[in-house]
Amino acid sequence: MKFRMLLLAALPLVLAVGCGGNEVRTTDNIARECALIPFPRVFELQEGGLYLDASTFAVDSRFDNASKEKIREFASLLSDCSGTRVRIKELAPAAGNGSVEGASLSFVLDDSLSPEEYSLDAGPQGAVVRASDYNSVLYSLATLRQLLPVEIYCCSDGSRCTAGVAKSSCKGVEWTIPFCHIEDYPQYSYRGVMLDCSRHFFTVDEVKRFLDIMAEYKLNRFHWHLTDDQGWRVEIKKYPQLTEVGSVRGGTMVGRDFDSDDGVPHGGFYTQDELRDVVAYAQELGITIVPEVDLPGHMVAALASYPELGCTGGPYDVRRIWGIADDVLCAGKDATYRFLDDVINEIADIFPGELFHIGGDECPKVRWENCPDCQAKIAELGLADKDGVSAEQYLQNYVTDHVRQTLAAKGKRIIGWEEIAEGNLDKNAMVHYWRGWKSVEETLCKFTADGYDVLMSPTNFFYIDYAQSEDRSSEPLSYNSTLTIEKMYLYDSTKLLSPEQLAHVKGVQANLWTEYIADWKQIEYMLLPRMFALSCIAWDGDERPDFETFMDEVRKHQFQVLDILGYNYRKGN
Ligand code: TNX
Repeated sequence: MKFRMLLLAALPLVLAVGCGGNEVRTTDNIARECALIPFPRVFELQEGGLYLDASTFAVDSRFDNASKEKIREFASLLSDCSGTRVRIKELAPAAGNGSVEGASLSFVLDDSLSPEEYSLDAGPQGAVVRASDYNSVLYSLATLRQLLPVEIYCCSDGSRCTAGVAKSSCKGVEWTIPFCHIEDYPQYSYRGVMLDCSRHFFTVDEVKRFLDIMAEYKLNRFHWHLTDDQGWRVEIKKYPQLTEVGSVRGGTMVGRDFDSDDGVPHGGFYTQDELRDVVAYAQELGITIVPEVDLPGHMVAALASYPELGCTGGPYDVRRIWGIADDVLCAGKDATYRFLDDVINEIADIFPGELFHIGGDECPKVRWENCPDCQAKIAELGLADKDGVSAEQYLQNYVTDHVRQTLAAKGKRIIGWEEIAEGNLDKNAMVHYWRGWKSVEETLCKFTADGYDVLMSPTNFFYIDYAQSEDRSSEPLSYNSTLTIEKMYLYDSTKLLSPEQLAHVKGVQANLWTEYIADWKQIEYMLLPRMFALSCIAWDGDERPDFETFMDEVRKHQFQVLDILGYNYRKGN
């Protein structure tokens, strides 16, 4: 077992070690328990601890500027919290274990570690962090924050603190980390959350707050659902109507009543400058954004803007009710392909990540079956019903492959909801597994056996638009299913996969659809604390400890962090 948490026998008390004129104080009076989420892969906790305030940090001069800047920020955070001076010295790495004399904390660039991997050794002679890249520096700092007293979050940035938590609460705090040995690296390279900003629009500042909390718990992908039937949320220069018309719906169904309409317009969109700003913000947090344009279904907002792109020509209204619309993009008209290329090219230029999500889910074929243009296209391509797959599904494959090529020309790789794998699909495409109610053998096992890389978001483990309690009447209105944090933590969807198939599973992601969430505080509530379970699954894989241990760690420390940072979360069992 790689996960170990040891409390070693008491080490002799070391009161003060003077090194090169710079004092490194150590203490044995730290009774503080440490609760790290996600769990480090190896964590040995030892008696005694190390003061980090009023000290010097040594930084390996070979780190890139962005990494150095983050270490500098951490030092000034500590200075600020402690009211002492934490200095930074940039040096070539010291021989041996990298510990620099006179420094309480030394950061060493270590190429032998994997991407995102870091280690931490803290003992009487000081602490050494070894890190391989920018994200591993970020993760070592996140771990250090969790090892420090929770007040480190109060002082981090006054603007993020809740009213009740003032900087004065830092008085008398001992800025120590325990002596420990940590080796840490993620199970999955893709550790994500999806936020649906179409069904309800959320501001740039709200999205950034979402990214902040993800990053603190070592999540590194933000899947941004930007378009859907109920609202188009991204500025496209070549198609201004998309935001002029498609970003506003005239009303919204009330509760779960599909026959109702509140008559209150709901809208909003992101300009391209705003999107670039969020991209840069995420990048600094070590998060890559995966933008989604859901196609060819879930396109009513676009059809309302450009009715000529539909099979019937409309008119269409930006959709006011949830569920699946029969109206989809017409796959028989050249204008549709031009539209898709233009839209995708503009968006691809904004998001530097390799993956581009093309949706592909829930695309009813009733319009295509009755559309002369679609049927002509089917004839032209020589498509026919075959192997239990309809000609119209093969037409969707054709649309998928068209956008795949457009994106490939930009150096991008497509990912799409698992329906894109029905029929033909290029082997380089990534499949986003989500239909948890279907037979795993016929879906996940098949995708991976066929050689597709897969992202895991099964409804039964990762749909955080579901209520957090079996007693849904005690919870805010939500999608009418339940996903408790315990159920999520017990995720085991890959248990039937062979090692070869497992190697195709690139990551896990929770999805936050927002049909029933109009209010930002409810977004936080749906995310938290379930995001901690996601973070452990993503980082620790099958090596995570049992649920009770996990929940203890969450309650002991993470709830305090959330309180201090002012996040809304579910406190009950
Ligand atoms: C299914 S998940 C959808 C979404 C809904 C969600 C509600 C997926 C690919 N499609 O359009 O918002 O269910 O849980």
